[in-house]
Amino acid sequence: MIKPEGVERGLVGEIISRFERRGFKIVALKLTKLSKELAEKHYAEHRGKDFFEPLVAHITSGPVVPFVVEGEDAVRVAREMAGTTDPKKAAPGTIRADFGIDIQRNVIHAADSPATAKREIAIHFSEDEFVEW
Ligand code: FUP
Repeated sequence: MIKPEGVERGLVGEIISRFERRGFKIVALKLTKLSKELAEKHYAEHRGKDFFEPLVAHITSGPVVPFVVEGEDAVRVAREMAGTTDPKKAAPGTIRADFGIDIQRNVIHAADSPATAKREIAIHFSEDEFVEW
């Protein structure tokens, strides 16, 4: 999911393009603004941490672009493309290293396991938003 600072800074095309070039198949994609409820569900694992409230406030502050890609080892590769959470520590060439501002405004969210991906996809998309091709 491209976070608000990614959309607001005009990075949607750049980021999606990296996934296309890497050979992934986009099967669902939209522009939306998350409700507080959806954002809290999305970040449920962080509930109770000191950064939880600011994190929810941030992700609901503007438009986001959730998208789903298919491909071999997609979760691992997407995480690698995103880079580590803190842009200062992210490997050169990763999305967060190239465009991240700070640990909160790190431009992209990528699920950390196939099980998480499944859970998060169900939060952001309904069945009829997928295209088979
Ligand atoms: P990641 O899986 O790389 O997105 O990282 P986490 O699940 O650990 O964190 C999710 C989000 O919480 C981050 F994208 C930004 C926010 N966060 C903070 O704001 N401060 C922190 O110290 C850790 C995470």
